[in-house]
Amino acid sequence: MDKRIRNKKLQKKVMSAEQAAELIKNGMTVATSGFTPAGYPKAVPLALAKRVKKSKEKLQISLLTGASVGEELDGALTEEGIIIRRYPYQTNKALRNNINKGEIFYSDIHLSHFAQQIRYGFFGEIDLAIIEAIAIDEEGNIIPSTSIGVSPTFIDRAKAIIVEINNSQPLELEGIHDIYQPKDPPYRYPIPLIKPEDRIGTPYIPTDPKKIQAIVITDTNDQSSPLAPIDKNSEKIASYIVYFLKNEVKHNRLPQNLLPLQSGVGSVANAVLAGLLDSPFKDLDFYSEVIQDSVLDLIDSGKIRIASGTSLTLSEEGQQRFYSNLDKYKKKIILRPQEISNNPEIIRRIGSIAANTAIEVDIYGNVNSTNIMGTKMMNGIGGSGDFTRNAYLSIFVTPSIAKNGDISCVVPMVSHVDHTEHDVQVIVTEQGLADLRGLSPRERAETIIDNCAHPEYKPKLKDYYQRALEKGGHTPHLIKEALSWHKKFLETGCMK
Ligand code: 0RQ
Repeated sequence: MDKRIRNKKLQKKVMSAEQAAELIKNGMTVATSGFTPAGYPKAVPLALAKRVKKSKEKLQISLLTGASVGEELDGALTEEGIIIRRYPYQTNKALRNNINKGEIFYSDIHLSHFAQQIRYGFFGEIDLAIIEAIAIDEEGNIIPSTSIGVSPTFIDRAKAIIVEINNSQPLELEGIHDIYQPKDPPYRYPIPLIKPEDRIGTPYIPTDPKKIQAIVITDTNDQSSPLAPIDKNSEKIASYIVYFLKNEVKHNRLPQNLLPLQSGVGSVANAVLAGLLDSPFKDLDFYSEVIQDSVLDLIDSGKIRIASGTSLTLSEEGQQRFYSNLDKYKKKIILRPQEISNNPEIIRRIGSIAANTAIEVDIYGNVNSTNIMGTKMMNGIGGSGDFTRNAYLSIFVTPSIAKNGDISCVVPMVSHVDHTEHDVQVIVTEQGLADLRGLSPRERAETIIDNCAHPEYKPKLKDYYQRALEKGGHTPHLIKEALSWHKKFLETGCMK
């Protein structure tokens, strides 16, 4: 207890999850730690869901987090109808279904914007923050666990705080975090981070101990999802990217050790990083948001000099590996608030190489990352926009077909736009790579269809483009036909 709660006065605030959950009232705005399910509170949300299930009371809250959180939070609260509003990113199936039914009001937001927009007051007051921590120091400051996300801002702005001290997270994590919060305009200074390894803040989140109303002791691990084995298509995508990067080095457009890498989440993104394992590159910097197992592989193989992110999202095997070599990894990994890990100014300045995943891309290079068939929310834009618009090189990857080939991921016109043609420089599928830099829309269309479309869809896309050309224009389109491209797929019933 003395090691985990070093402030004697605060030791008196220890209570059960059930007692702490009593602090949550109908209509509150509740903000929690957690990012791509790491470092989120588990016991208090489960106790709240249990209480609501039993009492059948009407209790609905707006839920704010760093990014996606685990089943114990998004899943359990959705099940009991507790979430009415949700920001800024999620990946939970039940939650997604209720968002798409219109029962939960969800606004997906660039992850770098969220903290400052809270401070600007765009989301009203924060009634309660629930933060997972490894410890509370002598002054009452909170030392977070496996993610930071928006926690510094939540802790600063919340009227009251519940801390979940997670004993399953080793105390030795202390020192991995670097907490820096920018001031707001007109008083903001440049962020003094010059290189990915720079430490510019404190190893704890500055906290007013008077606001800590409850402390709950837990020992549940982050819910980890096993990574899918790397398939042939992802391997091909990774190999095209490595070849492309080698060529950039050859032409002096990139240094030998590249520039700081950002990678999205998921199996293709993981495969891209795995592809670097067999590449000639070394002394790589990683300035991203999520640190996945593949980053540990790259550290183990001596390829990575430093990895900076906002969360440690590891599989069960990855967690074991990380915790049994904590000293080694702590020298190579820094966790920061998402306002800093995803900061557009830093990303532009350090010259990030960003690789994110698309749901579909169009022949002109616009990308849909969020809305299936333009209407159904998948996860959200997450940090992909923060990196894509500001990167030195912005890359999107996707398999060329989805749903067993029922739909092409290369379409005439995306059904929803997250990243515009102005932001997207390279598109890669298992068919090949389209380098769009400096190309006009007509050249882009030919390159994307030739290099990225699946053979089954290539003739259809070529036919569309040829007929669109007859109509002319800078960006030739047959608008009515482009909008009905998804019709065949919709008719198969796969959208249910
Ligand atoms: O459907 O779930 O029914 O099986 O979409 O597709 O292939 O499993 O892809 O898990 O890598 O996710 C873009 C969603 C890709 C993700 C996206 C269907 C497909 C499947 C999922 P099922 P896969 P992944 C870092 C940066 C935005 C946020 C981001 C994402 C399901 O990467 O959320 O980049 N990105 N953040 O069958 C219809 C198509 C389809 C399609 C795929 N063209 N039409 N359905 N699917 N393509 C992280 C953070 O910011 C925190």
